Amino acid sequence: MNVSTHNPTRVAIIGTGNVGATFAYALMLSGLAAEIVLIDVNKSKAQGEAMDLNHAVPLAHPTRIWSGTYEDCAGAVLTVVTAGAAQKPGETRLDLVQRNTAIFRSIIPEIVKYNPDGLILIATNPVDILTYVSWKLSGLPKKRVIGSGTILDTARFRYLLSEHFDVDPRSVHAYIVGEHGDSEVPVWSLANIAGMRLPMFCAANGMSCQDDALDHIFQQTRDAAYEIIERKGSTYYAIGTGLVRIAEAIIRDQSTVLSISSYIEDYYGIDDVYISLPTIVDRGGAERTLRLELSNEEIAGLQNSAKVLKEIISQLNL
Ligand code: 6V0
Repeated sequence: MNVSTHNPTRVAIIGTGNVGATFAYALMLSGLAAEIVLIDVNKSKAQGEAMDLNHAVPLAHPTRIWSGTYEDCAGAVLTVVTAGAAQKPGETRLDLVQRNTAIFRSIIPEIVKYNPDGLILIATNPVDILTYVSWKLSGLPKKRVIGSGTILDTARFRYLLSEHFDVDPRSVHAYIVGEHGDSEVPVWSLANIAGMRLPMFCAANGMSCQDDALDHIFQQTRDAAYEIIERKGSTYYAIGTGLVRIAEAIIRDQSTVLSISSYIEDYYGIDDVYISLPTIVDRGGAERTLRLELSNEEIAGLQNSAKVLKEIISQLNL
């Protein structure tokens, strides 16, 4: 009998704060990874999280979890970076950029040194800029460096729309595109439930599709992080779950359409920036960005988002 060489599915997590630890927990519960390695500059935090998570393993999925070093990134199908400083109350994501770029200069080359063949997924904010920074620092092909982008905003948007229309959020097909942040754009023109555009769905179901109600839904989506940070200091359950969803599309090679941040070229005049658009995600990473037929207002919003991000990137001296 031939014995095949078996590589257990390994996921490395850099940064085991609220987001990293929550992602690790959700990933362990999902059973997607055979091995989860936790790496943090605060070694004792990573050790504590590994111990706590290991004690859940007998009640969940057999998973090897340990606190390690960058050497342990070797062979990981995916390395998820959540390390860095978190947003302070009132601070925009873009304010964070200088602090986190400096941190990334010490992290990304270490990942690539031990794992030149895997994928890197960035969650640290400002995520679109730090994904671009990571791509530059890594020297990896564009499609293998991606950011969580607006997967979270899209989930928030779908949740709020599902409450408004009283349907399962998984039956709501709507996207937030552009920056994960203040300039993000709702794609109202393509939003639908069962293929029915929202005005049609409202008319057929005797519901309200007033502009001010929909505007309010978008404002709540865009400002959700500020509202949550004000109340509990940081956000992590939804992004942790979003990271698992991306990991699933990669590990299971699902070709799932997700609004993640990927390298964009020649898209309504937008070039050389990482920004979120519906993207086919599979084992190879960001396989293809879908070319949406957007309204003029949405195109202008997306172009503005790209401009905001490129202005910051141009100041980074990469
Ligand atoms: P946190 O709880 O402060 O955790 C950050 C962790 O990073 C800490 O454990 C640090 O010790 C660690 N760290 C710092 N520097 C390094 C380093 N050089 N090497 C390794 N580890 C390091 O923050 P939290 O987990 O709440 O947030 C992490 C990041 O995620 C922040 O940038 C948030 O703004 C961002 N978020 C991104 C979201 C998204 O949708 N992309 C959503 C929520 C938060």
